[in-house]
Amino acid sequence: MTITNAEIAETFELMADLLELQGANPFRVRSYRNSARVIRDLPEPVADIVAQDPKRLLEIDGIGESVAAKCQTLVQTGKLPQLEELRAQVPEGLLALLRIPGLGPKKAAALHKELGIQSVADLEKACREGRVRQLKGFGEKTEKAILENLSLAQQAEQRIFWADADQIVQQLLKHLKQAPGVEQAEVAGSYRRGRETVGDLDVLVVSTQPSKVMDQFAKFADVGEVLARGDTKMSIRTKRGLQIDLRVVPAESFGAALQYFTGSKAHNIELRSRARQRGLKINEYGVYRGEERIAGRTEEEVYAALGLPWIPPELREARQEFQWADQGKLPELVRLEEIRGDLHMHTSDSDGSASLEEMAEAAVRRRLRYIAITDHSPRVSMAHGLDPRRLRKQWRLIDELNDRYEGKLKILKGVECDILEKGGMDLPDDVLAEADWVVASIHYGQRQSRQQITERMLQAIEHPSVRVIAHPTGRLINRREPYQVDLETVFREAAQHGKFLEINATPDRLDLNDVHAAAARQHGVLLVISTDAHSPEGLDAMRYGVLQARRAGLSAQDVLNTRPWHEFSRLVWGKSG
Ligand code: DGT
Ligand code: CA
Ligand code: CA
Ligand code: ZN
Repeated sequence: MTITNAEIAETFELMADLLELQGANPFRVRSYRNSARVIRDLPEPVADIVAQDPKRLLEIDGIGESVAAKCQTLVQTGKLPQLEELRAQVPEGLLALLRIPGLGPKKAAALHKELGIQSVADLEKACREGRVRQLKGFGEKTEKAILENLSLAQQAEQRIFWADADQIVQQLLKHLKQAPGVEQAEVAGSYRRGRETVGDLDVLVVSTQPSKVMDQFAKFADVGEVLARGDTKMSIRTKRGLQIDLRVVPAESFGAALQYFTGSKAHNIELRSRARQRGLKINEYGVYRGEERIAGRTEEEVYAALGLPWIPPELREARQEFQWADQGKLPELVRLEEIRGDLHMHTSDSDGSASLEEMAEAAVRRRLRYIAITDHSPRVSMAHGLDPRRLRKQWRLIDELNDRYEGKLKILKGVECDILEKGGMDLPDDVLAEADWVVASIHYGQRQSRQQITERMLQAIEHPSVRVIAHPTGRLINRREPYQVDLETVFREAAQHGKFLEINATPDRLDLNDVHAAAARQHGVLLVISTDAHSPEGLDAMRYGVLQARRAGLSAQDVLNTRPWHEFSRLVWGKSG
């Protein structure tokens, strides 16, 4: 019964929520959230570290003594007394309200106290009856926003982040491969297509001994309950509520099954109609001419039988893939190994957990050739945003580091500068002009009108020092809707001014998303995939961004930070650096 990093991260998030509800010190709340993020990003299971040597936890940036001790308790007992204590102090219903995007702890507490709201259903009713708007500090607009976000909250209970699914998948595949007779094991479905969220997992196994595979599946540490078990098919639900369907298939059908269960449904429907046009039949067992199976062992074989090249799973959404395939123009999708730079990251000078040197070192270890250090500007006071004096001090250190890393790593003097509510940048023009790399982003005034937000963004794009707009829609998956912004206009202006747009790789952002990134490219915008790392491990989020870029159909040439340094500098500054 090992606890996963995702579960530990969630526990610390819950601590933070509960503390926030009680009006605890914001820095304490923030520190729990930081720890949660660090643990979520960690490639090695915390449970393994505790098993080997708990002291090693302290070597991880962003984990202090108290969090390390709590990790140890969690791993060893599966529980956290401090959490139980906090839980007892806060009414159960309140916590459910907190999960609704846009409902801060203060508002949740008020709803509970003033209207006696105990559940999400209560809240929905109160909103529909117009009772919420009558509360002090709420109003009609808030009431409407809550109603809109209710559906998001309900959805959040059903779909998990791809990155969290991946943690489970990696452990599950390792576990299943230990069963005797397993020849192949893969996870199909939305996971394989790289969708930003995953509803359930669809696992395929080739084995000569199906019942042994299922016995092994039942022993997977995360299993909460077995939903069904047949001869070749079994379904379980994990302790956290994720359903996993397992199918054992014969080797000669593996490709057909992988294709079928990878989907998407819309892609499969198109495929089936193409099969019919050729007088063929396709199902999860193979491609058939009459009774004869003509393909099925591999996916390549299946697609080839229908006169198609193999289509990468990320593209299988019945968007443009068939058109591309027909024209022989399937893009060569960007790969993680092609990424050479990371142009958005934070250090402990603002809200990151590691020093500048540590981030640089971590970048070198990941074979990056150039990075931009982009701490927050002053407006983001909660994150210790840097004023010009602190910024220039950091930049001097970067000059020194660049000497030290000569030939190995280029460090750009950057900043993530807020686009102010009233419009304009959060730092003076002369300071921004000194920077190598200015990332502009909106963190405040997200509820403004479409016109206001679009105008702010266009101003930033037109600012001579700004290079890229970070997380251009501001959405947080399952938590916050994107702000209202006219993306068409943003794409057009960005293209015209030679500015870049970010695909933020953080698992709960992925912003721009796949569809928007594809549209940006259509407009001739170059995309930048950035981790927005707040810790050395945060740099590993790059692959989530790359996955979304692949879903957008992007090749290396569509992504600025795949370029070697000399090309990069030519594209950015018009000269070789
Ligand atoms: P999810 O789980 O909601 O994130 O999304 P998927 O795409 O993994 O969907 P899921 O788990 O319901 O089904 C897995 C795949 O199986 C799906 O992508 C395509 C295939 N499939 C499921 N139902 C149908 C169907 O009614 N017709 C066809 N052609 N394929 C289906
Ligand atoms: Ca699925
Ligand atoms: Ca499924
Ligand atoms: Zn950032």
